[in-house]
Amino acid sequence: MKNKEIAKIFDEMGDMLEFLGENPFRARAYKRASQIIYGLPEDIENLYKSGKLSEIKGIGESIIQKVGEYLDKGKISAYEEYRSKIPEGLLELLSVPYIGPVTLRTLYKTLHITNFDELIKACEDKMLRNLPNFGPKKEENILKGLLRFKEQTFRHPIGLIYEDISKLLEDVKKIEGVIRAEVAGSFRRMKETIGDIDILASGENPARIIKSFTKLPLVKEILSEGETKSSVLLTSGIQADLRVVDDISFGACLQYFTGSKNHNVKLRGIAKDKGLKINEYGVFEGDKLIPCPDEDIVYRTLGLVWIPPEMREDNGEIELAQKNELPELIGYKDIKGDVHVHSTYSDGGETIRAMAESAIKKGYEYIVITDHSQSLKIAKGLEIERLYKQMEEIDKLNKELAPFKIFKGSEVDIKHDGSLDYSDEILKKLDFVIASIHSGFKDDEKKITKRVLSAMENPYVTMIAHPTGRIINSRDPYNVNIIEMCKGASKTNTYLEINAYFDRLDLNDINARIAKEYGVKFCIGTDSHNSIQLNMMIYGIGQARRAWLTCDDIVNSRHLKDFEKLIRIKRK
Ligand code: DGT
Ligand code: CA
Ligand code: CA
Ligand code: ZN
Repeated sequence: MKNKEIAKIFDEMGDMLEFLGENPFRARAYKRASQIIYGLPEDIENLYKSGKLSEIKGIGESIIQKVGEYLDKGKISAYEEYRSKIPEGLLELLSVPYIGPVTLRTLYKTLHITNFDELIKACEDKMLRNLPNFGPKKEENILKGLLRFKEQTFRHPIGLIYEDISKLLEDVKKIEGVIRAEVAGSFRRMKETIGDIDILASGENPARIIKSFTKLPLVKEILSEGETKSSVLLTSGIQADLRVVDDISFGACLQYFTGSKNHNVKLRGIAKDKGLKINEYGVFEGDKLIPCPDEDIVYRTLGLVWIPPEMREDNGEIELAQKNELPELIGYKDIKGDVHVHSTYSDGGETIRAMAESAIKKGYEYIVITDHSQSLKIAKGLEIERLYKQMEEIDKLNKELAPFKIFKGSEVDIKHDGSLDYSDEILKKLDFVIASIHSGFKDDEKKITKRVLSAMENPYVTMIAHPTGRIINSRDPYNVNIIEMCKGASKTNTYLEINAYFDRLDLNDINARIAKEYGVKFCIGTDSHNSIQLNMMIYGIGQARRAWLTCDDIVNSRHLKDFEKLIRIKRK
């Protein structure tokens, strides 16, 4: 069916007409036709040939003629004509939030903007604010939109590529001649988004290893292929570089390419002070190479203990490693249960039983079922009757599944006035109450902070979920004052969530580290809507490790009995 491609052309024609400042009604007619064609259940070619296209409301003569032209010749002359009047690539700017055709025309006519970088520069130079109908606020919004759009195009959320990359690594390890292989870079440091993938392998015959690498199933396109390195584009759209090194320098090389850059710069300084030199091949004393087959030798040679990759951002970890005072980070297997799990009672895709059984398979001791509360209608929030029914079902399942335990929870909406979506009478009956904001994201700092603080004052609220509301690559955090929230959480013994859902990771590493300084305790929850999503826990743990958190900081790293005590602490 050519429906979608034809719809796209009319959509662009609408944009182009509007940009060119022609009759706005015609522009709108194209847009409307585009939407209709996009949604047609039938093949547009059949409709055209049988003459039925004219029976559809909103599709006029001129549109039908152009559809015919496209089906005949594969192009539309009017489209080509408009196109020729507009600089190449300019219309791509329409994908940026806050930029419509009219705004774009002004930018083009007055500032001669034709691409992303020019527009970013113009915003930074404060050139937009004085244009008619602009102003500083609009300029700021456009710049934000631009920067985010750029980031979005280039950085991949770690949870979206993690499994592919793990699979790729397994494949690399199996290549004939490979002795050791590891993924380095931001991926190894568990950064929330990844620019590109850096893989390291040691082995004999590098050229042959490279050749096999470029033929792996996950490789979509070869970008470059050399004697010891190669760059490819993976099917997931991310670039991956492979370097093959001598096994004797594997440790040095892994250390070097794990970064971060700032971490490495500081290490080089330390090396220099000791009269040593360090690069991707190893540590050198004059011309003499100190072999570093393993990474910890690099650190030891410099008088440090080995530093976990997630900490390597030059945020004080090197100083601690010199004193051998690194915290013992929470491990990837230390979580004993998931605290944020949805079921078919609200918008989840699997039953409570199915979620519980998957949790048992993962080796968990407990989960908390936290479906949405009544007023969140789009997510099938539970009215009180259904909540009671759910509690009964959980009681039954618990008898059957013991010693595994399903806790009765709810993800309760914090309403506009800071009150909660169930009364205390109801909340009291639950074991674990999550409070979270799902509306009023645009509230100012004072108001939204107050909403969160008043939720935390409630003795039944156990945890605040996804405390800043940001969505990676798509929504900024709301204006909550992090410091006030942390103080409140600490004072009221309310836990803050590290939400492990791949595009949330909220609190993020930086905020979680701040929160710890205020004495906040955390839970890591996956916000799973099906059992596969329970596996996202590792992304949350990754962020916790980047925030230097230990088991002591994380309530659901505790065994069942201790966890049970800790979630009751506030109610005493
Ligand atoms: P990304 O890919 O943007 O998510 O972030 P990274 O950290 O993976 O950065 P990338 O891929 O540019 O480089 C991988 C590692 O290699 C980086 O973390 C440290 C090391 N590296 C790369 N270029 C340099 C450099 O110019 N100096 C130093 N010291 N290290 C570098
Ligand atoms: Ca990288
Ligand atoms: Ca790289
Ligand atoms: Zn949720």
